[in-house]
Amino acid sequence: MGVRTAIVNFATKSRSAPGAHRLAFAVLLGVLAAAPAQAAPPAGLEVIRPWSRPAATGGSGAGFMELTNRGRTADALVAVASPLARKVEMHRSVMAGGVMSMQRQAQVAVPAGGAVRFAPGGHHLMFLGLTRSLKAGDGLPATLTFASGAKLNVTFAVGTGIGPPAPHHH
Ligand SMILES: [Cu+2]
Repeated sequence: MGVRTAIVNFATKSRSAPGAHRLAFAVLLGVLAAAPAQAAPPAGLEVIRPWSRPAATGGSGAGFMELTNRGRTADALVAVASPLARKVEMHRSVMAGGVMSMQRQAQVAVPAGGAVRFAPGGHHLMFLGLTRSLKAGDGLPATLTFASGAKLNVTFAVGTGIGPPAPHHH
């Protein structure tokens, strides 16, 4: 009996490592799920150099930026809306088998104390069904909504198309 118990104990122990992993993951998910209740204001979330490209009415516009999170809580961009587009999606360009394609992202994580870059060839916002054309010098307004409930209003500066517009000097 004593030996049998020892074997059972050993078997339980040997399985405990992945089990602990699973538990830690569950705890992490619990923390993420609990975040909305306590983090209403955009605690440390900031958009740096939002820019866009010229586009035609009815066409698709793009949105690029750097999203930083100076807070201590991980967050995620979960929705984007614009008064100038029928719909805004989060995309990621991926190279597979020599072909570049875009994948829609349900959310984009912004780690605590970290940043995520939206740039050509990677993450980007896609403004579908533009209600007006975008020319260099225009602004494309959008509201970013985060998993925490935080919202940020951003204006994407429309440049000539190659890269972000030159910063203004005052
Ligand atoms: Cu896209």
